[in-house]
Amino acid sequence: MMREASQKPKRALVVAVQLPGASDVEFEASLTELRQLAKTLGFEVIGTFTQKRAGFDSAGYLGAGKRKDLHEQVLLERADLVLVDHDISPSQAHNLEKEVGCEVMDRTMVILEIFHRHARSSAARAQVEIARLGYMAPRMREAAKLAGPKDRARSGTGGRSGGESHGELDRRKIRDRIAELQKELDAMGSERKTQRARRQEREGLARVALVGYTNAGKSTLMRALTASEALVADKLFATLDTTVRALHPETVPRVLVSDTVGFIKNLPHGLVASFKSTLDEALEASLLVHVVDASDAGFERQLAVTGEVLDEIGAEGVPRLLVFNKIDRGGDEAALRAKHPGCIVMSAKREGDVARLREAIVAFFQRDLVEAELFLPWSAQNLRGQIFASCVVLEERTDSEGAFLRVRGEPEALGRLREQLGAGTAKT
Ligand SMILES: Nc1nc2c(ncn2[C@@H]2O[C@H](COP(=O)(O)OP(=O)(O)O)[C@@H](O)[C@H]2O)c(=O)[nH]1
Ligand SMILES: [Mg+2]
Repeated sequence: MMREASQKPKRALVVAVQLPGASDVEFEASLTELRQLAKTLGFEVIGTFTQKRAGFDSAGYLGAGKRKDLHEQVLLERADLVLVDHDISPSQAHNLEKEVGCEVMDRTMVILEIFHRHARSSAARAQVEIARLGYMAPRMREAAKLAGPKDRARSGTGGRSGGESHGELDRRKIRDRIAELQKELDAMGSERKTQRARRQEREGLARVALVGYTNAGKSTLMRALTASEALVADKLFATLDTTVRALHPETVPRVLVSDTVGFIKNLPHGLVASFKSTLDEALEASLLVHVVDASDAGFERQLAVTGEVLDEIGAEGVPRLLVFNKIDRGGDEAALRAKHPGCIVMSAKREGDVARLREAIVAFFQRDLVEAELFLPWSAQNLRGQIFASCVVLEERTDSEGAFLRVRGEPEALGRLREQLGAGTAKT
């Protein structure tokens, strides 16, 4: 455990072939995204290695000469990992690994790993496993081919039936497992909505989810809003996982913020379903803060896609706060405001802007608070902490009987407090 915490991040080189059809802008954007994805996995990106080529080299993705150069760079920069910004075949990956002397991950594998870490609900986990098995199946087929005919020659012997090779058997197992998972998923579908409603009721928590494309600034805002680093040792937060934190300083009601898997510009087709399922978190939120990088040339399209996907996963009813971030890098603030009434235009790098966003979030959760007066007899002081935790206390007066508190709180919370106070006073 200790070792894990102090372990140095893996050093990764981002590697890509620029095909004739890819413009410089597209190519750069894709590399930026891969670097961001690598960061999400906790890797340290130490450099980039690119080659212009008419096509991928069938043996090793990069040309033979470039593979030697990459090997040198891996040694020179002590890289642990090479991240390839395309999907490559297992034989390409295998050859590349052998020649450059370190582990190779392609784009899909990087994304699968991120989804795997973010999948929380059993449905999301099943969906990610299906995608992972789908990714592995063709690779196993090719691996079996690479292993040659030895494998097949042994057919008919051993416990295996009907002349199946190792490869075939494994592939059948994968198919069966996918079918099984799919069945489980179908069964889960109907249960999920009720579970969600129940969970929300039980926790009764104010939850905000940050959604939007990778690199929009979600994690930066999350840290700024919750002062996450400062709270590591706080017991209260030990039960929350790394992507869920409370707004800091604390508010009434207490607002929990969660960071979601970002939307990915170049999302491989086979991963769409598992991506959507990892957005589950967004469905449990009472407010979605949709973060958009206003300095990204393609932000309008990203805005539209995010909206569509959120509707699709069943989040159409969840209120949204639209945040145009990175305005310090350019962008027409007035035009954004005119086009998107109610939006927030800001920079995560400016403290004042973060404070404004925080206020907007708190205001959303306080909109339903009502004012009330509570009488807290001296005999029921044990309820004092609860009142201060669930209400904003506006004023306090005391007399010989106890304290009068003028508060603002959620109607249900006030109802519960009144019941307890009533029970408490009835005894005296
Ligand atoms: N200039 C500028 N950079 C920002 C702003 N917000 C975030 N960034 C940077 O954008 C990059 C991506 O931010 P991150 O929070 O990791 O994005 P995420 O993928 O949405 O979580 C990081 O290098 C941040 O430092 C901003 O308002 N202005
Ligand atoms: Mg992030």
